[in-house]
Order: sequence, then structure tokens, then C-alpha cells
Amino acid sequence: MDRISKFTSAAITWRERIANANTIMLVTHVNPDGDAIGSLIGLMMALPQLTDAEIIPVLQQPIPVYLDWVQGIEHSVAIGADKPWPNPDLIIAVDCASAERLGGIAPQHMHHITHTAVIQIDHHATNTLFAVDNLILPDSCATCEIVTEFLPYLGITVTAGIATPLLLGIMTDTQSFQIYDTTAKTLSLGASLFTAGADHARIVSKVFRSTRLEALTLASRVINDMHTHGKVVWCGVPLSWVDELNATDDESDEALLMLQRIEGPEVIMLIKQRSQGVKISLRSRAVNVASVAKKHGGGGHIHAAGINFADHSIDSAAALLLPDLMALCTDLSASTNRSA
Ligand SMILES: [Mn+2]
Repeated sequence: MDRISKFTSAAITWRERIANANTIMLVTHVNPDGDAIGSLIGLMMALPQLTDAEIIPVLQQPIPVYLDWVQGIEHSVAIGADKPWPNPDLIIAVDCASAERLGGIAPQHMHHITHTAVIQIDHHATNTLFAVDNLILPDSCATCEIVTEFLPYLGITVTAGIATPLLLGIMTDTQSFQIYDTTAKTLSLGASLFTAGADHARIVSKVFRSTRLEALTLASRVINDMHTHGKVVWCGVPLSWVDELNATDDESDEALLMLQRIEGPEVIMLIKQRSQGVKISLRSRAVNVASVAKKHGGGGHIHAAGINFADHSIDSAAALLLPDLMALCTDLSASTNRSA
């Protein structure tokens, strides 16, 4: 089915389901990022144009500081074990590849999801199609990009309050239009959000220019201890460094962003120590790091993937993964030579 047919057919289902619902719950993935929060809040602001239904935006709490300024996010709630299930007659899931990854809902309540109509919108190629209507477009770089394109099919006019969270999601998932799958469509949808009044200056200042000095200090220490193996570079983040420098676990991702700016490496690996085991983040320019992640029990996208190990140290995880990552780069130079 082509893109327009997908949107047209999803719009029919969505309009009917939304019109018939009295209580609509919006949900997204655990540890929500800019795209998860942007698409969820964007829809929350948009739905009142179609319905008087009660809208319940569910987000894992607390909201990360760099995203907690988004207008409307103050209405978001987590459905903890101590709270009753609000009995929505429709659940809309955004930016979430599988039902198991939904966040903000206590495990005790998760079984309700299988008994409720779920429709979803997402861009993960690995989406398990867990809803009754699945609008999945893996060639979009952000779920917010799909939502921006879809809203007119629903008959919704994009206001400034809708445009800001949607632009936020596009800018965070594309690293401000830098990732390689950014397309002309991404830019033109971004432009339409500008025209609709999105608060670009606020996004830039809150998301991209509010890094704490502690995070940069940690990143510089991490990068000082960088290991290079051909085209693969890797760094470890011991918990003791995070504590010592008064940084947070999230803030060690700043090191990952800085490593991606170095000229030369093909694959970047950041290994964060956890209280149990380690968390691995992989990034690449051309090669498919998701293949290595999958082989070792992780997952993700071609250029950004991850793995959790419950029983490895930083050094043992590096020793385990380096041969596979270096082999990816060998394949790359072989194919480059052939084409040359
Ligand atoms: Mn996303």
C-alpha cells in the first residue's frame, strides 16, 4: 500500500474509533524521549478538534528535565499500582515498537491493554503490529513526522500548541536534521510546523542549549579514556565517575553525542556501568550495528542500537563485542574497495 492509501485508510478507522470513544488513553514507550513525548502531547492537543471525550495522557514519571517545559505535559499521569485502571474505551499508542515497551503503566494493569482497542502510529521497523490498526512508516525519521503528515487526513488544523511538540520530536529524533535518513519531506514537514507557529527558539534553548556543566565534565573524562581499534572507538562510563562528578546516568549520553562528532570512526560504542551489569549503546555511520546488537540479545535501528548485559563488566563486554564490530568495518572497507 502506498503512503497516501495508508493515511487515507488509517484516517477512516481513527475517525470512527475516536468518535465512538468516551475515554481515550494516550500511551508511549518507557523512558520517553522527545519523539515519544512530542507525538503524545501533539495528539493530546489535537484530539479535542475531533471529540469531547476525556483524554488521558499517560507518561512514565518524572518527565526528563529537558522535556518538562512542553505545554500540556503537566496533565500527564502514570497509572501506578495504587491507582485504579481508568477504563479507556480506546488506547492510542505512539512511537512504541511493542506492547511490552509501553511506559507509565504498572505491571499489574498491563493485562487491561489486551482487552482494550488499541490503534497506533510508529516509525520503528521492528514494530510488532500489536494494535487493531497499525499506521507504521519505518522510512520516517520520527513518529512526529508521521503525525504531522497524518493530522490533515483526520481533518485537524495544526495550531501552535500542536506544532511545538511535533517539531520537538522531529528535531530530537533527527538530531536537528543531521541523521542520514532525513529527507526533503522531513524538512518540508518541519517547515509547515514553523508556519503553524511552533516555538523553535524554546526547543533549541531547552533541549540543545541547556546541558549542565557536570554532564560535559563527565563526557570529557569519558572521552579522555577512549580506546581505538581500527574504525571502532569505545568508551566506558564507570558508575563511580557519574557519582564523583555529580552527574546523572542520562547525562553520560552527552559523551555519545560528542563521540559522534569525531572525524574518522565508523562505529562508536559507549558502555555504561549499571548497578547490575552494563548498558551498551552503539552508533554507526554506514554499517548495520543492529545486526551485532541482535546477535547479543539487544535491538534497535541500523545506525543506533543497544544491548543490556546483566552479568558483564565494562571490559568483558568490550572484549565480547569488539571482534563483531571490527568485522562490520572490515566488510565495509572491502565493499568500498570493490566499488572503487
Ligand atoms: Mn521515535
